Amino acid sequence: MRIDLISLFPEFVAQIAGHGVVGRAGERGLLSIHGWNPRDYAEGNYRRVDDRPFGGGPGMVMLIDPLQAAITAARAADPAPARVIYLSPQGERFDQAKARELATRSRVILLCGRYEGVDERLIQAEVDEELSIGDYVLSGGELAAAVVIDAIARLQEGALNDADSALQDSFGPGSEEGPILLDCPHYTRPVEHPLGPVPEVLLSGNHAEIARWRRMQALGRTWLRRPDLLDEVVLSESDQALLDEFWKSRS
Ligand code: 9D3
Repeated sequence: MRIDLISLFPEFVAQIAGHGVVGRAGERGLLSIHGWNPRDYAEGNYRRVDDRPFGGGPGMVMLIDPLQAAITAARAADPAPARVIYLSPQGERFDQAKARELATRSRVILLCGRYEGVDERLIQAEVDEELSIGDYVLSGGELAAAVVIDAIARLQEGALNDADSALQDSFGPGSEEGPILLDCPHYTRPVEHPLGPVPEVLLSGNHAEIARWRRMQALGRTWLRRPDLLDEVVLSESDQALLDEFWKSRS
């Protein structure tokens, strides 16, 4: 997969997104990230990329032409058609289902805004989709792009080692069957610690019992912390029984 990044700080995104799983995906040739700086396509001695908003008000708006030239250059760098995604607070919420969909594409162009945003005409002419990563105010689209790149990279076939299996992720690909659940609690050595013991079942060596306990914890924690994830879900008979057991074990 090829990701092109339109940003005034393309190295910043490449830095953040270039470590760990994303870095490995790059080394393995599963993903390439290419930065394009609209400032390199801006005219004049000052290489302006922004100007004051018509109608007045605070802040600046990104100019059409440098952005459009950068997008055109990115498109031309590879013959495959690219979907252009603008990271913006006005976008649809980015989630794991969206990550899965984007991960199947061979090309994506991520457009990062700064200042108050970009001229609306550029969005209408060039942007296929707007995405937000959540309801909080960032200073620009760069961190959002890094989030999207990370989520996409770990879904590339071969990007993960056994240690970070995507099948086990709370929101991972395995979650298409059955409800999306939060993870169960995890424990490692030592068995005895001043902060408390390790649940006995995990030391039993009984893999069926362990799997059952983990499923029960995952269901219970999801019910307690993220009941919204279970809103539209009809639990299987066995999951419902495990959740009942979780309740009883709590009281
Ligand atoms: C109300 C005036 N502006 C606040 C100072 C609006 C505004 C403009 C630009 C708010 C944020 C931004 C920059 N944010 C992004 O580019 C962004 C973002 C975000 O802020 N939150 C969640 N997802 C995203 S994706 C891109």
